[in-house]
Amino acid sequence: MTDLSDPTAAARAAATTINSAAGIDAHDIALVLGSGWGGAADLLGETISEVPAAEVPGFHAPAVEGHGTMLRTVRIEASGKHALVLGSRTHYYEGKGVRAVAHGVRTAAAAGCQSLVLTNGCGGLNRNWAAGTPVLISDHINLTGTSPIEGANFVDLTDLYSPRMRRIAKEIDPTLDEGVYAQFRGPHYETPAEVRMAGILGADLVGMSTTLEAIAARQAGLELMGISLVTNLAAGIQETPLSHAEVIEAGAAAAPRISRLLADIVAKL
Ligand code: 8IG
Repeated sequence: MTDLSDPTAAARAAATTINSAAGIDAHDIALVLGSGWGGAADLLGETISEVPAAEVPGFHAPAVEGHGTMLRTVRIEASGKHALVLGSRTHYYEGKGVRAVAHGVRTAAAAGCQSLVLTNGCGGLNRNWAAGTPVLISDHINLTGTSPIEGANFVDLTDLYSPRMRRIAKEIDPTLDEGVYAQFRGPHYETPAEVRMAGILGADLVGMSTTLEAIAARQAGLELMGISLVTNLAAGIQETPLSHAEVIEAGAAAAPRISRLLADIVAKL
C-alpha cells in the first residue's frame, strides 16, 4: 500500500504509475498548465501516454474544471525528451492542504524530471499588460502564510526562477516582460487596497497558485521556470469588477499565441 502520509513516498508511487504507463524509465521535464495554457501540450509533440489523474496515487479531482484531468506524457519533437504534462493543479484554496498542492511537483521530480515549467493565469498590476499578455516570473512573494515544506528544512530560494531558463524564454520572445508574482490564498480576488499593498511590497502579478509549488520544486531539486498569463488587470487597477467569465475569455483569446510560445520555449530547454 502507498503511504499517503509520507509526501515523497506518495510521489514515488505516483511516478511509478506514470512512468510505467508511458513505458519509460524517466521523464525529463514537467509542465503544469494553468488557466489559459491548456493548448500548449498539443504543440509540444506526440502524446505517447495519458493517465486519468484520478487513477494516480495522491492526485485529486480538480476544483475548477470539474472533470477529467489527464497526466500526459509527450515526446518533445524537437529534442526527443519526454515531458510530463499536468493538465491541472490543486490550489491551496481548495483546503486539501499543502501536501496536495505540492504533490504534482514532487511526482514530477520522482518521475525523473530535472526541470519544471509552472504556468498560471493571474491579475496584472502594470497597465501596460493588456489581458492576454504572457509575463515571465522573476521572483515571488508568498502571502499564503504557509509552506509546502515540513520540518526543519531551511531551503534557500535565491534565484528560484532559473535565470538560465528565463534567458532561453527571452531568446524565443525578446518582448517578454518579467514580473514578481504574489500568491494570495483566494479563492476571492483581492480588494483594491490589497492590490495596492501588493504593489507597494513589490508585486507585479497577483494570483492564487505557483509559489507553494515553486518552493516544493526547489526542495525537490528541480530547475524552475514560471510564466503567467495576465488575464485581467488586478482589482482597482481596472475600473470594472473582475469576472471569472472575462478571465476565461481572455485566456481563450490568448491561447493560440501563448501555446506556441510555451512549446517553442520547452523545445529549447
Ligand atoms: I486568472 O486578479 C486570475 N487569478 N489573486 N487575482 C488573483 N488571482 C487571479 C486573478 C487576480 N486573476
